[in-house]
Amino acid sequence: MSHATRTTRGDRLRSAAAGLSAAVVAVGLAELVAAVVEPSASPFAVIGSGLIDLAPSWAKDAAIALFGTGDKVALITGIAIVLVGVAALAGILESRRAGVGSAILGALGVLALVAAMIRPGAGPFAWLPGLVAGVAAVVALRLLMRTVHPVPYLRAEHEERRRFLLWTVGVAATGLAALAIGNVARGATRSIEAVRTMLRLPAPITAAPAVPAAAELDIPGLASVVTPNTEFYRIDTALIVPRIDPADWSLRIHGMVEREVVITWDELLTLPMTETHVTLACVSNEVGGDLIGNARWLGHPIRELLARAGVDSDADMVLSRSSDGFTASTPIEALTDDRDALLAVGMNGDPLPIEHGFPVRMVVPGLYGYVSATKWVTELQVTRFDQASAYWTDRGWSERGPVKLQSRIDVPRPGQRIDAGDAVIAGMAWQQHVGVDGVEVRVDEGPWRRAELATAISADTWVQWRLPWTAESGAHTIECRAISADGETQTSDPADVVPDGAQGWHRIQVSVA
Ligand SMILES: Nc1nc2c(c(=O)[nH]1)N[C@H]1C(S)=C(S)[C@@H](COP(=O)(O)O)O[C@H]1N2
Ligand SMILES: [Mo]
Repeated sequence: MSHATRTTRGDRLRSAAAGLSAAVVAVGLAELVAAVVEPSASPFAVIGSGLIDLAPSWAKDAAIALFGTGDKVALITGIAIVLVGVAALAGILESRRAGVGSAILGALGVLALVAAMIRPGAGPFAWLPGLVAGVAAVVALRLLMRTVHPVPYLRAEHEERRRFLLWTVGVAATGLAALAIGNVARGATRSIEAVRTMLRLPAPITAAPAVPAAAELDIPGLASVVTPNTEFYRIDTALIVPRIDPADWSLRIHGMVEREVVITWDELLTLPMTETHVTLACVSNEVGGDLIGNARWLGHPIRELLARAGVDSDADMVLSRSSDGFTASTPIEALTDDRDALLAVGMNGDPLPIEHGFPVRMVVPGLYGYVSATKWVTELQVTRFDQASAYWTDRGWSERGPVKLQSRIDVPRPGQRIDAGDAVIAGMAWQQHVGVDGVEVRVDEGPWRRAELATAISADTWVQWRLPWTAESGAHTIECRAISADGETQTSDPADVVPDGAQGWHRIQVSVA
């Protein structure tokens, strides 16, 4: 009896190590099982996704603002740190009172199991990794505890310590090995990438006009007018990117329609394709931010498919849904008017990259991504704004998201030190579907000067601009504002990204030597 209460510092350390080791083997085995039976049921991914879906929108804004596109790595790291803490604590509690620590680790397994089963699109074995995690953690912890608190006087103390070390390290190493094998196995299921690279997309019936030579000012540091796929910003709620085999893909159009339409990949590829440049922007893009990119998209006009389904005249919205349960609410007129709202399959001449929605996504000129650009899209529900709401609308963002008139200074970089004399100020301006007519720049709140505008590809894309500047030594403030094709001047009134996009002038400081 008495030896249980005589817990020393060493006992606590060993118990914490046992807890950690149990957690590592549990995670390793569970990730291995997930990799083999159902990659999207990975405990890390489902708990992470659950947190993303539950998180208040301020937390997500903060995450995007802090980590940008690295927000997911930060989240996984955060979960790992919490897990380490909980596992160590579970070890210590287990050594004080058998059953307490294993109950905690077991509960984490149950949490992963439940989180996996309630994910949209959960497969028949979604529960298995969580179950494996829970059972492995409990068994490992109870086993290891025997080496932390050995039966007294059976062996010499140094022998007991060696036994403890061997077991704890051995169990953790097994977990790490399972994790590594799981990664390899996951890589093997990555053959969707192989399917993607083998694909040949049809040529467009309506080709995109060539990018005018005068669209690209070729200024070092200025964003290129067409964004390469590898540099295109990525924003989504998917911790595990959906991997959809085109052969398994279909799109269902239903709701307030005369007839439901289901279209398969093979069928989609037989339809006439349009190719067009469209600049996609995220509503979370801060003034001066880089959550925006421009690509040449290949796809079939959504209006044709909606016409085929026969839209009810009372409908005013299409709720698009992805394979992983994300939804976006798009005003029906943006999908039925003559703009090129596409069911896109190609991006800059290639099949969509997997993280940009392979095999099929939506692209709608003039609307922020969160209300229009559904990746991995599998469903279009024709409905009404007063009857359904989308993922981000349920989290405090506006139900409609037309892109705001914006401009950005790319050159010089904020805070950059430049030499006195001939310099250039350059940047980008956009209001997709409306178009940009001009950009004005002022230095140190002096008079506004009209910048030279490059040739825009179209009203649906951003446009480059530049202004020669004779830089005098000292600190300077540079600001810019755009004028739309409608004659509107970009407002100086600052607004936060929530609920419908940032606004205000981009303002930078530079120092001239
Ligand atoms: N399935 C799915 N589609 C999505 C999202 C998402 O979270 N899930 N995010 C949207 C948002 S907020 C934006 S800004 C764009 C970004 O597209 P990109 O990652 O290809 O740049 O995708 C949209 N489509
Ligand atoms: Mo977004």
